[in-house]
Amino acid sequence: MMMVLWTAMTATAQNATINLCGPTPNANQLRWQDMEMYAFIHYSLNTYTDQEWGFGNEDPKLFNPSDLDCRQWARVCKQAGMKGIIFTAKHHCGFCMWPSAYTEYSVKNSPWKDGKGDVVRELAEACREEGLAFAVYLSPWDRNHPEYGRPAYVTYFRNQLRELLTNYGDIFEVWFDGANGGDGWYGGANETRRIDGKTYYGWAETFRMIRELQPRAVIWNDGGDRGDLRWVGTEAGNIGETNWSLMPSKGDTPYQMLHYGVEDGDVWCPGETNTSIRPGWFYHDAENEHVKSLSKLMDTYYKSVGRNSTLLLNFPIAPNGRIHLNDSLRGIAFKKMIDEVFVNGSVEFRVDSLEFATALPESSGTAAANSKFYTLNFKQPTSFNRFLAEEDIAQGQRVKKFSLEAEVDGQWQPLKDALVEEGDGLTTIGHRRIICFPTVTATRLRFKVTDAKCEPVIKRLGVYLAPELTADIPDSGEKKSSALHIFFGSRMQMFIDWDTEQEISAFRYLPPQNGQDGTITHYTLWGSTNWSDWTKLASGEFSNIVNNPIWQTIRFAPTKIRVLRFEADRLANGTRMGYGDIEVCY
Ligand code: FUL
Repeated sequence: MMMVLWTAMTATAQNATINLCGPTPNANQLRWQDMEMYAFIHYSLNTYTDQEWGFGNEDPKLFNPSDLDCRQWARVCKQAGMKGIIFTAKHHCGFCMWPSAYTEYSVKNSPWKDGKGDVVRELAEACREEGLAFAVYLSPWDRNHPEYGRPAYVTYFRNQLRELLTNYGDIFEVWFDGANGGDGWYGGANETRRIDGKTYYGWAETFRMIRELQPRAVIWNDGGDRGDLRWVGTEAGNIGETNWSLMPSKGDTPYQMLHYGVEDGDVWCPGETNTSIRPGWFYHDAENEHVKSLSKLMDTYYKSVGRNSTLLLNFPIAPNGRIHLNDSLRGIAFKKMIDEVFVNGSVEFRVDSLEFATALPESSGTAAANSKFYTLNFKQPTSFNRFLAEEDIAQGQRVKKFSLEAEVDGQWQPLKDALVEEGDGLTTIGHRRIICFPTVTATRLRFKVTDAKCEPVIKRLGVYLAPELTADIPDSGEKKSSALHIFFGSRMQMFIDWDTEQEISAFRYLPPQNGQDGTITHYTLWGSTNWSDWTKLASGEFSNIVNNPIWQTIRFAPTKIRVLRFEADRLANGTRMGYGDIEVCY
């Protein structure tokens, strides 16, 4: 099938007043939005301790990959359609993947390359060789640093950022992280340190430094001082179907704002959807069979790039220093499937009617010029199941609402977005909106902008036939708790009783999937054979469980018990422990 993209030649709204049309992106934001997909790489000491968040006291000697190959990372990411890589130069544990002059807690005290290595440098160079852009993640929260929580740490943090922004060439994005403060080693203090994320770091000053050192970089942010782009409030891999690239310039940013943007926001602050190709951000052997399926990845694509967002897709590095085969194959298949739909599946059409609607009643309060019809004609009845529209966002995000109808056997049928749960999903467009629906065979397709802030400027339209994918969207859990005899001793205590002794070696917990109420962040696990003598099997934290509510696995030496007592030491929210599912491994 021949590919046809329709590109607008219509009058642009040069004369429209900017106030009506809303804010517009700057050159950095436009360049960044055009990248569409880029990779995250999570790699640190956590890779060697099977953790998601290191405590800050892990031994640097654990970092000794046998086969670290940044070129392999860059090649895989490129073949997976990624335009750049953002690397965890320092995660919450504080271990630096470059030999920072400001700390001993780095690769320079690891056996890897006798302490002479620099992962940031190797990756920056590999990206340049592969024609990929390069960027850094620097965790503001540092569970290793003795001064964390005090002013001296902020100076340390900026010094580190300066090293990263001056020694490694062009950086396209600076990624911070919203996880701020809590338990940590903190140079041996081993305590809880709370900070106010809005005031403690002095972001305005840090942002000034970034602008000076890397004037083409965009700044990630999830609240407080506005950066150039925003987190979308979840790590599950989706953004709101109505996604405005606008935010209010001041004030807090609750989930609704992060996820959907704000229609009348006064600054351009687009969403970046970040998610991992596996359940966790760091590599875990146990997740090798849980790399996301092709249909799940395509679903993520439609719910991010197809909703006016970019997609930041994480590839963890395995302990040998390479991207695991399962992740690389799936990533490459993902890119092939995108091409299968948007290159090979492209449907030919001709736009022959383009007119302003004039019939809107004045009482609708909407200017007639803000409505437009586009009729897409096919040579013969043609099958398709995807529709794409793009606004010229250089002139703002203007479209508020549109409709879509297919002419099937001489009858116009309304189409709606099959990926939304409520409404028809035909709202804003922005950089790119992709609408998915069951295959129709039609002679014409009518796209009508029914409401816009000011004259809509549609840059591109497309129609595609995507192959059917099976609906296998696995999660990371396998079995149901229904086979277990569970009861609650109190609001914070759960018992599992087997009647007879069992040898168990692991306990798995899936937090509630519909909100944070009852989500356990810290736990203790006890076992008993007689209900009176209890042995502590494990205790600890479920790192990052709030933002990424996936299965958590607690492993311990195989132990014979009759009863298991699972205690919630701390909840993210609410007063009663909750669970989506649990599982015991024998
Ligand atoms: C989160 C962190 O806590 C995770 O570990 C991960 O780095 C993710 C991208 O951001 O907030």
